[in-house]
Amino acid sequence: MKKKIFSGVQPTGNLHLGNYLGAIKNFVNFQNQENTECIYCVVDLHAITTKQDPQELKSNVRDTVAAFIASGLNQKKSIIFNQSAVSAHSECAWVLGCSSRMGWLNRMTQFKEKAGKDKEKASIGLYVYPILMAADILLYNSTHVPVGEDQKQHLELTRDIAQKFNIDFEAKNFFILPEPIIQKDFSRIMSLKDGTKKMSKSDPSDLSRINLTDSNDEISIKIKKAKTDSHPLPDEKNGLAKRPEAKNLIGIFSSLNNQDVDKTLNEFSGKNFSDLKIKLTELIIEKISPISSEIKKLKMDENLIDEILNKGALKADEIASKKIKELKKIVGF
Ligand code: AQP
Repeated sequence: MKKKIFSGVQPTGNLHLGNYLGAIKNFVNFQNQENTECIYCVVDLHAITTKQDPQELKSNVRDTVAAFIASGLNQKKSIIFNQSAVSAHSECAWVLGCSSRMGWLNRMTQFKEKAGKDKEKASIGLYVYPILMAADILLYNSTHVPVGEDQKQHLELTRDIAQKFNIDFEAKNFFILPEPIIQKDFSRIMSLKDGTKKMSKSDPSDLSRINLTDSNDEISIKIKKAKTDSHPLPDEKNGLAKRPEAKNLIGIFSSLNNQDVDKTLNEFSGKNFSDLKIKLTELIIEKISPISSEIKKLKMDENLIDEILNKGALKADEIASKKIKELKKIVGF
């Protein structure tokens, strides 16, 4: 059976090394696999669940596409589009919302984390975010969804919603239950300032992340300032267990070099962080600077980006509007 891959990225700012190693690098691998159809969506409807400046949002959508293409995605092999351009996403989300249960949403940890202490003031959009995500995935009959570890709970909810709809409307197999694809290693790249926090676009400190558009000097400064501890690097994985910063830097090195953590530890065991930092800076610059210069080039050509988005939206709409037509019939509209 053909694998149908769907995944999304929010246009909420500069993409970083965590987005690249945890998601986009894999998107490219799937795109190049046989018997696999890939749909990659810039999820701008999701982005407005927290306040966005309209002009910035528009330019963040283009920047996200530029980062996709610069990282190796190809519009001839994958469908690349922005969510708001295909109205079926919002329509489907409404119907799925009526099959979903409050109790299910109340368990979602991402809402709790993002809403913080004052959840009464969080947007309804942030609360129902996982239902829109379910619509995104289910509309395209996706079989597999590559996501970071943080999205696993939302994927499980997607399966619950799909199953409930299929049962309630006696529409066996109408929605396909998707499988998450979560990388075994490096599924979470952590902040350079705090190894217990995820590297994130919304972290107020730019020193916490390597942006895909950082210059070589910025990369070098950020790695130099990255938090470490006072022990030499261990010779085996267990030695990283209670050392989140060491684990993160070793993980980033291994992931960028496509190698096992054990191999990296072989190279650095007994050495100080300064040795690792020198090599890590060189490696990040080697891997990221070609992406970064390509992003800069692409960002100059807004027409090209808009054309990619328009063509992608047409292809996505063709699939999604067919599904929504069938959905309406099943519901009785
Ligand atoms: N630190 C990370 N390590 C590994 N994977 C990550 N992803 C995000 N951060 C890391 C994965 O990247 C994909 C796109 O994420 P997103 O932009 O849609 O949303 P996010 O997970 O909320 O990312 P951020 O950077 O933390 O954004 P903000 O700050 O706006 O909330 C997803 O597959 C995600 O798992």
